[in-house]
Amino acid sequence: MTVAGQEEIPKTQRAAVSDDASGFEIREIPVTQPDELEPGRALVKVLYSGVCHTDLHVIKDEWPLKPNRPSIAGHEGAGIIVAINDPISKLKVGDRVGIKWIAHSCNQCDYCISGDEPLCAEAKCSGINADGSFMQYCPAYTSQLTKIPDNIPLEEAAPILCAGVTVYKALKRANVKAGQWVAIPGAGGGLGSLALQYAKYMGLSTIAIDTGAEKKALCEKLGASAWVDFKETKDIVSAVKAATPDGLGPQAAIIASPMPEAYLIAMEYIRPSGTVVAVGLPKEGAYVKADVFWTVATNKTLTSSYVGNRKDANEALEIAAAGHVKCPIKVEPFDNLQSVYDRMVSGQLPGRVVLDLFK
Ligand code: 8ID
Ligand code: ZN
Repeated sequence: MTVAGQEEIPKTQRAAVSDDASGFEIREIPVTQPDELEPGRALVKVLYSGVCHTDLHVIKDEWPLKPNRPSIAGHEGAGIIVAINDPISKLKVGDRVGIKWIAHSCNQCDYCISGDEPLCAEAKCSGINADGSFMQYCPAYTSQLTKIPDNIPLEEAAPILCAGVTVYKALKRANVKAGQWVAIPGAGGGLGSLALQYAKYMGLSTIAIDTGAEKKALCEKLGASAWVDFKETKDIVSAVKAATPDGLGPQAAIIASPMPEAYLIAMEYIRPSGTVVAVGLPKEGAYVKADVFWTVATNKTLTSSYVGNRKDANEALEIAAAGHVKCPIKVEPFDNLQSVYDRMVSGQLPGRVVLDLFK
């Protein structure tokens, strides 16, 4: 067991604890002390955590996947290891690390050894069956901690740990190459604002789909080639197709919106042989609908993408650390968490809010 030398580990900490689907409360709870750490765990002092729409879906019990309560959400955590109980791990006290949605996987099943650990039957998810990053000292599994490169501030790394890696992987799965076009519904949100940038980095032109002047300005600043306002545009399918030079539509769509409406039209506006990548996760009971005849007769593909593996996370961070991608973040105090959720629901949240857990 290795423990931080300089800094004393407190006995209690602030954490956002959810007892039921009515929400959460930020309260004082015990800190797992270094001598209480289970094998294979590190105590991470979480300095920043991004707030993902997933946290809101989970808190409100909107998905078939329900949290083991009392639960602590948060899965874009960036901090420093202050104690570790894992003699095999190369991680050590003082390392800058990230806490992701996948908190642990068995590392031995077919999926894990193929680099598909999000599909591991024993995978633990932050805020579902593992403590997440909305706590100041998280007893995290070392198996899925991600090292954060030195040349990126922790608050900027935080959103890359879910939003960044997810859209980066989704773009890899979209079967596109430089010079082609991709539509991004939800472009003004956390995932979308990063998707615009990873797409540009990959040489793609983007059609941002979202609503409102603020998100339009953000998407244009982030390099979107075209903008379609889903609330103001009568015929979104025609508008998206018209945004591409030959009018045939984009080669792919990355659905980064949590609403089913974004799914219903995407199979229509992608061009023949195009790919729709399902990423956004609407409430339980949403279905993707596609006309079978025209899907087959136009060779269209509907696929999906669920976060990413450890290598994807490293790559997504390296691209951000090299300055090619920068999440538009607003750093706010921990106590703002409820207000962040409220703004998310009302659509008033461009980019990503990152909580400062010690403010
Ligand atoms: O692994 C995964 N597949 C994964 C990983 C992380 C997050 C999936 N997600 C899911 C989340 O659970 C959520 O359902 O992706 C979705 C988006 O997460 P987010 O980016 O954190 O949400 P946000 O910041 O609230 O952004 C959503 C944007 O969608 C727009 C909103 O205006 C907002 O800017 N939007 C909505 I609401 N309806 C839209 C529509 N019909 C829409 N944009 C286009 N068309
Ligand atoms: Zn997330």
